[in-house]
Amino acid sequence: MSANLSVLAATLDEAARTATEATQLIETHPDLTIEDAYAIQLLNVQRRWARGERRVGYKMGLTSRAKMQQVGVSEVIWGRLTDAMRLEEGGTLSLGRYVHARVEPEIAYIIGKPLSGEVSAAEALAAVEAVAPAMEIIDSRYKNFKFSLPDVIADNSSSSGFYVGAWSKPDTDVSNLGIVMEVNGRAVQVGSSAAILGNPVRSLVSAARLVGRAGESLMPGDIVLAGGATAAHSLSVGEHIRTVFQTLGAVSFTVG
Ligand code: 0L1
Ligand code: MG
Repeated sequence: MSANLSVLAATLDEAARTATEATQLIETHPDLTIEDAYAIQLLNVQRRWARGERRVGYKMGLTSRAKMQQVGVSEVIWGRLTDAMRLEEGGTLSLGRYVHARVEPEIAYIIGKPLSGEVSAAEALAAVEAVAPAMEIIDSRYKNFKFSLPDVIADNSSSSGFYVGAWSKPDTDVSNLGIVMEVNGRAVQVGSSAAILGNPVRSLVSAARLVGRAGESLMPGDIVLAGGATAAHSLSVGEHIRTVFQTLGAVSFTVG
């Protein structure tokens, strides 16, 4: 089976690298487990590391009801971030690099102390060095953005890119901040950071537990994207995306 997992990982990595659609893995591998899926995800990201990309942290996915409803999957998942996924805030996103990119507002943490396994919210907060407004670019490699839970996990939880705004002090209260995502000045998504598992720190607690289960830790300098606070918006060329976060400031980019 392990050779098979490598082949599946290579298929998804190639789909991401060349911005081409892939067929859902479960169509040919209906017995694929969640464990297999995380193994494929690691093999998939290892191919990026072999090309010179560096690990910079983790993303949490499906952390809000809006997101779960949007994709029909109901479990918190995680993926890995690399330096090549970090995008220049205020810059132009080249849509041709993606299959069918979407954007969603997120809260980002930067980690100051190692964190792994079962931790309390207080322990998680004590490990935070700073918080920031963020946006994630998600791009499922599967046709029509349709997938099962193992499919999306294997596809690095749709991780594709991210923008991070200005960092604020770690004790900044981000539990219930108003968030407005605008497209060309028109509000398209309105929500609150409380939509992220009730409080984004819960996502950090989940991140520590889930990466710990995989034998990994959130390490000093790691960025953790806590998850989308609203449903995602499908991007089109010419759009200027600006998301305003109460207290934290705004993050923007243009789609080219
Ligand atoms: O970041 C997310 O919540 C996305 C996880 C994967 C599901 C999707 O692609 O929308
Ligand atoms: Mg996300």
